[in-house]
Amino acid sequence: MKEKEIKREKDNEKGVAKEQEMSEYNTLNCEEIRENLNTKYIGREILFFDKIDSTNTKAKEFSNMGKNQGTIIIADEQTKGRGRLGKSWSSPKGEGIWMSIILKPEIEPKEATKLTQIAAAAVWEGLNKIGIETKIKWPNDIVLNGKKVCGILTEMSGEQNKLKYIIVGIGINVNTDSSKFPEEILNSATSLKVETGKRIKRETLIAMILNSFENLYEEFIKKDSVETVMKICKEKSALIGKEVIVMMKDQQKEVKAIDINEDGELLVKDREGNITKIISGEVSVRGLYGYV
Ligand code: BT5
Repeated sequence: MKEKEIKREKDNEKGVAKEQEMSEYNTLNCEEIRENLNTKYIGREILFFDKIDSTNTKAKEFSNMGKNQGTIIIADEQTKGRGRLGKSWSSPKGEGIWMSIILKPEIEPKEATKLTQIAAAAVWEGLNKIGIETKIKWPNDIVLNGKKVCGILTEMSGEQNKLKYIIVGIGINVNTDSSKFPEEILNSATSLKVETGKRIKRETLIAMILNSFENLYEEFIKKDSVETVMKICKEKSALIGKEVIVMMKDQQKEVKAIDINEDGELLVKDREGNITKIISGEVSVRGLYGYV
């Protein structure tokens, strides 16, 4: 423990970390995130935890305590990272980005699903800015070389027609080695490091994503438009044009994904040529022969 602390101090003096030292686990440096932010309110307050059950759970607590819109909860490790519908999200220590954004928009609850699309477009843009070309798998995954590198979990609280807050949780496998993935996701999950062969600085990527997020979120709130978001989600879609399986609670259907409409719904065509809208939430989409 002591040895590690001394090493980190030396790195800071030099301003750079040597390749060999970089391969160790480095805790997130929130100051470095802030230095790269050009936002007005997203990420202006960052609450960092070494280890936490789930950043989304913590973000809900903080929202209830009155924390401002734009506050970020971020952790080096999650012990109970969550996906949708009670699924778990593997969040090993120091290798990924596990963060949640507190939002308090004045929108109708049914509009909240658009936040997942906004986050997906922001993650896509952030990764694109650091030279990594990904695809967006509607509604909440980012895919690199056919495997899941990021998942988004949007949760909200409110009464009837009044939203109290929305939490957008973003999980990205950044420097994770395959050996850290649980057996059951080995075939479908990957990390930026596994695919690019390089370690990526989490601080820079977080700032890029938050910068993009604020721009796209502002367009939605101020102009009531998700035009840029949907353009990215459509152009970079991992599904459009493909035969997919839509999995609902008690049935599954083979269809062709044909488009994403301006409300962020997936349009699919069945064998008989009928076109239907799929609303995110209770559905998962899979490729015919695997994850995509
Ligand atoms: C998601 O759900 O993909 C949303 C994941 C959101 C995680 C973030 S991290 C910060 C914040 N705090 C939280 O507690 N959560 C959010 P879903 O589409 O339901 O996918 C879940 C499925 O992805 C699991 O059932 C596994 O099959 C797979 N999976 C689990 N961990 C993974 C990982 N690290 N990388 C890729 N796939 C994973």
